[in-house]
Amino acid sequence: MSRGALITFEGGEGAGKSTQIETLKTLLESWGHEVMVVREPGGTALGEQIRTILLSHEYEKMSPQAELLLYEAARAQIVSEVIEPALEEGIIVLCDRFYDSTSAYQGYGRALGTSLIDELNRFASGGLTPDATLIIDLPVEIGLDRAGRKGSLDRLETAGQDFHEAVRAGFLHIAAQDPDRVHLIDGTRPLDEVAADVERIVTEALARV
Ligand code: T5A
Repeated sequence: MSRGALITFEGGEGAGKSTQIETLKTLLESWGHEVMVVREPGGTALGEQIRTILLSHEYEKMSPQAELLLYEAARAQIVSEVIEPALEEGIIVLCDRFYDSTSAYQGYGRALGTSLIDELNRFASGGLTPDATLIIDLPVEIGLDRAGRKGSLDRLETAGQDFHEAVRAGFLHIAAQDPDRVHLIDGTRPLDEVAADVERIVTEALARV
């Protein structure tokens, strides 16, 4: 059996990742692929507990260092327990956030820098690299407005405008640094136009796997 593929979706708050992932899943399944959707942080019993802690307003005093390590702990668990076994079985894994979120949010947003985070990302993911990464980019205020319409904002979403501008700049930098893997998509357009870009990029990526 041939190995599956890992496609990761990234971007700021309310970028439209979950919406596009569901559309893509339906499309890929209609083409006969076996598809799994997972999210970070989460996707395992341990990861979901960590997610609750990370997003809760109960822990407003969480240090950036503790935050970083919790995201990496959740990642180590989902890679070993869920993602690697799925890839071994030939499944296409669509991951709602992966290690580029740590680089953007903790590296740029929390200003923890990139070299330690690159190392921790490699450690937690066991060296696994996505076959393609799609960053859906849009202005911070539009994303937060969309996120707010879905319900009350969590601890990260309420981290402030400057934080989210730094996160966005981080994602743009990541896309510029690694153009073979990372694809930037303009998320301000209508859903179907964004979906057409997603389909084209993923089709090309799967042809290379
Ligand atoms: N985080 C995560 C870190 O800090 N470090 C890390 O290492 C990791 C992995 C996770 C939080 O943790 C942070 C990032 C996050 O702050 P989360 O709830 O998973 O929390 O956060 P998000 O992934 O941002 O989830 P959202 O649901 O807010 O964003 P999505 O999935 O990008 O957006 P989606 O698809 O739910 O869409 C939001 C709304 O916009 C509409 C949708 O219908 C929906 O109502 N929409 C559009 N409207 C108009 N035009 C379009 N093109 C639209 N696309 C979507």
